[in-house]
Amino acid sequence: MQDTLAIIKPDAVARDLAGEILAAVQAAGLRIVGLKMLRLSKAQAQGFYAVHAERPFFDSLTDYMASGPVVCVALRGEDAVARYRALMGATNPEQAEPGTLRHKYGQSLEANAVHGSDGPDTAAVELAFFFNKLEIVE
Ligand code: RTP
Ligand code: MG
Repeated sequence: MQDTLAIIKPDAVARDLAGEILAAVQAAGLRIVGLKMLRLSKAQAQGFYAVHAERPFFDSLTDYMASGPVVCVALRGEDAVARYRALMGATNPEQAEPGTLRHKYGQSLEANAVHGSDGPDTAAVELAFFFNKLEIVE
């Protein structure tokens, strides 16, 4: 079993897509073991995406991630990191496969509806950013 962090990003939450996205995740066989809605400050968004600090899109990305509430989800399953990445699709919704979350719900390269950890080590760090032990259930 493996855990990963999903985030339903501000553009998708603002369009009331959180329920639909959570249902799609569950239908794909990933179990929700933690769930919360919150709004990141700019500084918190910068902390979460610190790996991208040197990228040209960092300022815009962190403005966007702080622009409204997000839904943070701890997911558990066999090979959960890769399975959830596959369900999300490519970063750019225009390149995402039909049937993936970003193809369905993404609006642009930046406002691409969902986030997912890119590996088990990153997942552990990202889950700890949002959830304490009591908030991961089972
Ligand atoms: P994420 O971390 O959000 O799951 O997305 P990802 O791994 O597929 O893509 P990553 O390279 O980690 O980029 C993080 C997020 O930054 C925004 N982005 N903007 N304007 C741009 O060139 C650009 N490139 C990426 C997207 O919101 C992307 O998900
Ligand atoms: Mg990433």
